Amino acid sequence: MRVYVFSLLTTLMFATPVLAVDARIENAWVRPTVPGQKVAGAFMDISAERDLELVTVATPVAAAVELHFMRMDGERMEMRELESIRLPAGKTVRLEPGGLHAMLIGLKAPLGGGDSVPMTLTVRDGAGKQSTIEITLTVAAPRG
Ligand SMILES: [Cu+2]
Repeated sequence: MRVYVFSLLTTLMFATPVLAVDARIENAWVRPTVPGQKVAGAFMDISAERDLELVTVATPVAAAVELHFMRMDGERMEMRELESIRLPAGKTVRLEPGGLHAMLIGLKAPLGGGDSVPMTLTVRDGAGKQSTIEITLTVAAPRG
């Protein structure tokens, strides 16, 4: 048991550098939902140190996650699904209400304020090599 705990800790310590993929995630949050609501937007700031592309997002709390882009076209809200989101080196890409976001689809339970949502981001570099980033989002109402 002791050996197991030690090896788990070692794994965690080596796994911690999200820096392995040269991307930092900040301000990660998900909107709270009301009972019966099956979708929710997830938002965060992603800063990549080298050119990466966000290709997949997954969370155990939803059946699927899609990458979406939203904008207002006059009075009409337009939302479309993206295959990936480019993360240019040295820039902060904001996933925020009214713009880019990750859409949780098929929520298994309502998300209440203060809940934590684990999420796995898969990024790909220019050579096609993929890495994953594990993050935790807080369920919170939009700020401001
Ligand atoms: Cu959406």
